[in-house]
Amino acid sequence: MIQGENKLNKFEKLKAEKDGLKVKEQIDDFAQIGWEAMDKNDLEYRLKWLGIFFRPVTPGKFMLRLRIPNGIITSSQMRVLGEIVQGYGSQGSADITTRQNLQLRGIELQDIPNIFNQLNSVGMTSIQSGIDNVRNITGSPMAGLDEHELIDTRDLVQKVQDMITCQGQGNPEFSNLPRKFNIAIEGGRDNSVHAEINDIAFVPVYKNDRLGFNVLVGGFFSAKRCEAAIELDAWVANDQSVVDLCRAILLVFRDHGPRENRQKSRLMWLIDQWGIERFRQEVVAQLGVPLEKAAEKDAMDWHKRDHLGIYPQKQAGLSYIGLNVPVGRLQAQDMLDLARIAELYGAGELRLTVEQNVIIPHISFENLELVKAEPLLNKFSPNPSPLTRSLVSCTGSQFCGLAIVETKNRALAISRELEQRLSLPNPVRIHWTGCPNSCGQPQVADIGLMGTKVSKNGKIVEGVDIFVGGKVGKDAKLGSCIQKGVACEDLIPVLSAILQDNFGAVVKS
Ligand code: SRM
Ligand code: SF4
Repeated sequence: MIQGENKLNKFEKLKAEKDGLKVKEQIDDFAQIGWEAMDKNDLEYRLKWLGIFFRPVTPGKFMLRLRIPNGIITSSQMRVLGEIVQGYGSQGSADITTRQNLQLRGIELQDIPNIFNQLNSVGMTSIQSGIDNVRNITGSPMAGLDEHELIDTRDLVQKVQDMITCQGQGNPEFSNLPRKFNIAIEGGRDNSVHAEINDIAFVPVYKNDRLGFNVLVGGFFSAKRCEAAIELDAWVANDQSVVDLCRAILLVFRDHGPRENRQKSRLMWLIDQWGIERFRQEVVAQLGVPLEKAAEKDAMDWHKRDHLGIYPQKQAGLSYIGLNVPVGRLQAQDMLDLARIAELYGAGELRLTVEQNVIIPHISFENLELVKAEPLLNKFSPNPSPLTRSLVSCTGSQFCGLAIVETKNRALAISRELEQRLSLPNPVRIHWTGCPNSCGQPQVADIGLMGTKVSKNGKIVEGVDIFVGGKVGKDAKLGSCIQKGVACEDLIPVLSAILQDNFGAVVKS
């Protein structure tokens, strides 16, 4: 029996009433009858098991969240997504997410069956990408390209996704978790995926002379609590053991994770309840084989790179070019151009980063100048200005019903204004998030801005709480809140002061 079944909250009730994945069989009917005629729980919640998000801000215009394992997408896949978005004219767009993923906007329900066929034809899926499911699995965007990488994570990430989603078809075994669940598999030296903020993170490490992973568990952000992941005290080899351990942890979480209170049901709450030792024992019992103890110190000993610009690959004569996609927003034509450029000058592959940027790998020396001459690079620069370069933003009130403030447009406007006023010696990572759910990961940023309401001159206006001190790469650490309730209209002087005091910015003469 699921723990706490007698005290079910609204989400647990709706899952118990009808499994979320059941809507897969009904999608053709929904497309026929239209969203207005649908059962409210199917519309607002269960469709998320298929990656379809009803947007209360734009009723009738849905968001489709894909799964892009390790952030790697082929040009044919990107072209199909671009064509889908193009079909919705000015209402269509896409966003690169903070989990190396893509979300499409403007989608209409009657088109979903056809869209699913199109996704299927290029081997893509959006299954189980929202609500109480395992989200897109992140991995180093340099996997297989970087001569200094320790483990190429591509195959492992795909295998874990296949296990969880039953090869993208949907897996009822994992369709009723107590809450959302994040997994990251890092193979590089610079902790490119913010391993520490995932429910399970695999981080590369040598144990004697064997290369494998230490395992961290329980990292998460929520409105009420944010925690970095802690050591499970386990080492696994770079093979099927990673898949098996993910499966065992998920089964333990599914069967024993607390379900009464949505604010207290992420994996860390179960670890708190049991203690890490008992949690480890339960995982071992589920796994059916002993777990080796962790190796002493992980091998993530580099500062984090943002991969923007042109860099040589380990494959002789080939380079990758990282392009800055301001706040991750893509229009249909951008997607079609990216697909074309990757095909024409690369190997038909693109990669997404958790900084909401894009990388085109496998470009030969002769083709580099041709790529640099592409008009798209005027919009998505390989060498952007220091604040735009590292800007990350969640969706915010333009499309998200939980948002307290507008983020993406404001984030860009404020960064550009600050760049006009200040000279900055180095990029500064500013992350915006429109509410305390922290999708924009403000706690990992140099400066994090979290949307809130502020009372100013007798009026309620949009504002932010300010975080600083997030450290990424080796020895990553979460930042903390230093100032609460700054009205967005007053942010320029406040951020200007923080940039001058802490990041060496100088006012331009
Ligand atoms: Fe998130 C809910 C967007 C990454 C923590 N998140 C939402 C919803 C689905 C709310 C809604 O229904 O409107 C947002 C959809 C808005 C929209 O239309 O785009 C949303 N989250 C996002 C994305 C798109 C932000 C972005 O612009 O990149 C990211 C999608 C990732 C993906 O591809 O799957 C996104 N969300 C995150 C992250 C960052 C991460 O995973 O590294 C977090 C914090 C880390 C974590 O989860 O531990 C995050 N999102 C949340 C939460 C708080 C979870 C909790 O335990 O309380 C919610 C609200 C909830 O689940 O109740 C939420
Ligand atoms: Fe929406 Fe809040 Fe997440 Fe931003 S942080 S996408 S506003 S839920």
